[in-house]
Amino acid sequence: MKRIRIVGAAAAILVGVALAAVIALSACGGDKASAEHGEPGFVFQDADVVIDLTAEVMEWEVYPGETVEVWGYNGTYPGPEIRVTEGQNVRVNLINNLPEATTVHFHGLDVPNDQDGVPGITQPDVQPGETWTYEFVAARVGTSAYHTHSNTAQQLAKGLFGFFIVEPKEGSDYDREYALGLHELSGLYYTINGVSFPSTLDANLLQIKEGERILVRLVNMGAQAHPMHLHGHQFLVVNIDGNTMPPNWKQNTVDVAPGQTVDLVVEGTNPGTWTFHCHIVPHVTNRGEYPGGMLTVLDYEDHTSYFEEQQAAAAEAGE
Ligand SMILES: [Cu+2]
Repeated sequence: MKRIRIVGAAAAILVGVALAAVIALSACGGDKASAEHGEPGFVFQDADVVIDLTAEVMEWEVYPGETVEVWGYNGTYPGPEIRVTEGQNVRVNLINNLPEATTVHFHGLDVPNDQDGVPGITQPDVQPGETWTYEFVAARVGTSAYHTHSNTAQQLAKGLFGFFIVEPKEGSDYDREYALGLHELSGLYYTINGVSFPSTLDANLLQIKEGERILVRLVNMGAQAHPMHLHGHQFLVVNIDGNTMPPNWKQNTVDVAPGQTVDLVVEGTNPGTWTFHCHIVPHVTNRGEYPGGMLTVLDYEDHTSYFEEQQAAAAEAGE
């Protein structure tokens, strides 16, 4: 998964580069000098972080041998992970290369109303070939998302979403961190970060060592609930929708509703290789065949399991 993280001096350089890009784009689409608040090219504050999101149609391998059309951002499904620090001024330039109008909504971030990305309610639709600029302060710490809000029933199902993570200024002390986006691609494929098992073992393998504490961020951008179950552990549910949970709230299955974000902390107390999967069993299939879909594993790096022995044997056999 691509990660965008731009801070400090590097941001100043990139802001300059991106500003030039914005000006170039607005020169194609209209007169920057006459741009109104919320229109392409309008700039109302200095940005610490500038992100260009190009919405486009692409071919995507969901699992080996299954390549389908998806709609994503910047060549990926889900779109690139956006990660900023609390208090930063964020500018997002949407470039619409889709065959129909689109917008971007910032889900869970509580942005100003005119930056909310809902066509007909807070802005006009952004037509094919057009750009639109969003600006806001990343005020809310936590796991959030961005996604299309135009023709949402079709466009979100096709893949137009991504993580938007706001980190606290003081940082965090987890040993590792993972962000897993749950989705039903076109209502057909059950994916974690855009792929189904067994591709999840390459793309979304969760690694841990004994004694470590790892953070797992979940967002559900599908249309169905996904009760995610971890074998061998009771994880801490530390945050839901960016809101801190009471301390020591433990579960081994957490039902992630459509639109919800959940942060889990897994403590490395039980070495092995443990499956982590949606417990609606049809969601652990690929076109009806089990196993598939929303299934990955939590693997202890310092422990050799049956899983690793099988992987090594397969590699030796030249598979
Ligand atoms: Cu599910």
